Amino acid sequence: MNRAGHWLSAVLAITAGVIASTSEAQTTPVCGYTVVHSYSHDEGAYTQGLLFRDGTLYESTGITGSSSLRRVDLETGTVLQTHLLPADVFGEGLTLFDDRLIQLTWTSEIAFVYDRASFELVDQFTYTGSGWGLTDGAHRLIMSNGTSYLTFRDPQDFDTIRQIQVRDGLNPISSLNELEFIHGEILANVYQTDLIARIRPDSGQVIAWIDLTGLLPPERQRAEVLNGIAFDEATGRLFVTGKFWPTLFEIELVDCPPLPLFSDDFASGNTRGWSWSLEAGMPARTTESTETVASSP
Ligand SMILES: [Ca+2]
Repeated sequence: MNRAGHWLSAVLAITAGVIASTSEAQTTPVCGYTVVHSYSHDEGAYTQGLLFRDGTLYESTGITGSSSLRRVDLETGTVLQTHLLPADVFGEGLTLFDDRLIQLTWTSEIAFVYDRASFELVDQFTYTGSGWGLTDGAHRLIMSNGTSYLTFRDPQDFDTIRQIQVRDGLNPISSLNELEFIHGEILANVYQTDLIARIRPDSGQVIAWIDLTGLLPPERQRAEVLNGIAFDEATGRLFVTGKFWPTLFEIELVDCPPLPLFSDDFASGNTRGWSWSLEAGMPARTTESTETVASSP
């Protein structure tokens, strides 16, 4: 079997394993997809963070020595604006809060804060442990670190507010990577799979899976794993891409619960058929998770 075959088998095995291990006790819906539109994407972009706000696509890329913050033209894939990170830093998750872009780093334990328009560095936060994915919702930042835990943080000082463990049934789902908060759901890429988990932000329960197997054709060449979810709230468009992928896809989900399941009124706990208090979940842990983390985000 050639390298591509080994790789495909490995991904299929992991994918099957994640779903199979979680389907014994219950049946969690698995969503399919259709491609609505394909856009060019910079094949040199090791995508670690992706978001779409007010008509603009923002991207964070990794790899020590070439990590960057970017503003990208969706239609052409052209990089319109770039900020290069320090040469010893590996860029990670990215989100936008109050006109400030916040970008994680993998092991530097620093989150950079930039002016949205100029990309000027205006602040930075520190944290303990690995930085993987970042998004925001319900007035909180939500961060992954390669484990099954998601951390809710205060956007003003990055302090930990609470954590949830993501589980499908009773099974923890580890290697949570790039994130997107969509009207009360957290979507998370699961590293080294073609799966995205749809997660309840109060309990961490997986509501449904999105299986993107086959999205990028086998001739993907140097392309690596799926990693990058962005949502255009104005139009409801859902975008996905991956590390070194030549294409960014707009997709629609099929054969699954509608997206979003919830209303935007998540903070009040007054959502469709669900009721909770944002602060009433698992209390903030005083130490970082010691769960085994994959060697690379
Ligand atoms: Ca995202």
